[in-house]
This record gives sequence, C-alpha cells and structure tokens, in this order.
Amino acid sequence: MRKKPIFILIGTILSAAIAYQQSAADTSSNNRNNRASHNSSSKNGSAKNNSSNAYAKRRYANDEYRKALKNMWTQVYPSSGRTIYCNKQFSTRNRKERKKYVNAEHIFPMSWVAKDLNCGKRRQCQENSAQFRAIESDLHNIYPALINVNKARSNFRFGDVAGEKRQFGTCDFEVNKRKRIAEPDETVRGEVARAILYMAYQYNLSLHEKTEKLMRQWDRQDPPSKEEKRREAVIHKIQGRENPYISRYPFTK
Ligand SMILES: [Ca+2]
Repeated sequence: MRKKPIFILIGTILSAAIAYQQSAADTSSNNRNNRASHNSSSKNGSAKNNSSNAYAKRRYANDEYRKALKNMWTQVYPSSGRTIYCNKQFSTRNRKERKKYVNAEHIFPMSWVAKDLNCGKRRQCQENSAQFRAIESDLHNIYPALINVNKARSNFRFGDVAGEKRQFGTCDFEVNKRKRIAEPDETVRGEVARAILYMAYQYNLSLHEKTEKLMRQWDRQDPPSKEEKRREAVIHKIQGRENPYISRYPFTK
C-alpha cells in the first residue's frame, strides 16, 4: 500500500511526458492513437503496465532494422569482412569481439532522411514513419565501419578535404569538422557513391546538387569491385531488391 503514491506519481510524470511527445510528434499514425489510449487509461489506474509498454515501444522502435542488422552480420558477412572506409578486416565469428570495434554505418545518413521526410528526430521517425523504418533497414546503404571512424564521419557530406592529415593511422579517411565534410580513400569512393545514388533514386530522397555531381563522378572513377558485387547479390537475395547502380553498372538514372 505504501508504494501506491509513488506509482501514481510515476504515472503522472509518464503521462505528461507521453502527452508532450505526442503533441510534438508527426501527424496521424497508429502509434499516436495507441499512445493516446495509453495516456487515458493510465489516468484510470494500472499506470505501471502502461508505462512499461510505452518504454518497450520506444526502445525497440524499428524491429525491421534490428532484423536487417542481424542479416548483415550473419548472411552478408557470415565469417568475416572488411570495413568500408578503412578496409580493416574483421571477423563475425565472435559477436562480442566484433561489437567492440565494428558497427553499422548508414552511408546516406539517417538524419538526412529524417529531415527529408520531415518526421522529427530519428527516434520519432522510427515510431511514426513506416517509410523511415523501411529506409533505415535497407542493407544496400549499410556497411560495416570502425566505430571511431563511423563516429567521426557523423552525418557529414562527402567531398574534398584539403591537406592529408591522417587522423586514423594508416587509414586514408579525413574529416573537416568545421566544414562538415568527409573524404574517403579513392578505392571506396565508388561504393560510397553507389549507396548514396541508390538511396536518392530508390526512395526519392533529395540530394544536394554538388553532392550528386560528385557522386556521379566517383561512380565512374571507381567501378564496382568483385566484393561489392558479391555483397549486392547477397543483399538482393535477402531483400528482394537490387541496387542497379551495382548490378546494372553503369546505371545512369
Ligand atoms: Ca571501390
């Protein structure tokens, strides 16, 4: 009995938080309606169950994406692979070991997608936009990357970084934080370009004119490698959708 006021207090705080989030979220969606009903029922009691449901919902906002990642680590790279920007070999045999230094990089950043779809922050988009969830889960845009390099790339556009200051040891990957530009090694510029061009084409996402021009240039300068074609074919099989910039090279759409 002594715990009851605490639950009521937690319920009230959660209701307020949920109501706030709801008002900030995008327009009509099922999630919204679900939240509205959670909100009203928590006022009638059983606040604890409803609040833990709401928490679970936020934490696992895109099951499709989690499934895609699992497919990547188990099917696209069943035993080993190389990271996108630094060509560093990794093994997928020991998940715990791999997770220490390699994670998943969206070449076409999800923050650009969120902005384009106007669905709010990434978490809000995961909850409210089926289109965002589909885009986030597309493996043609997801490459393994060294965690620190992935972090440094942030959501910067690609371009030329003046000077050749090596920030990651022997890895030829540079970023200019002030100008928010990242420049990968010549050997992966094609891979990067074909992921970016594919995303814009497949999902009708907008690309800055300058970026599009550069990506088309990189696409021509660095044709698909054997490994890139292998990867594309495996993903094509998993998703039932090809990346024509790789499978039908040169694709000039
Ligand atoms: Ca290449």
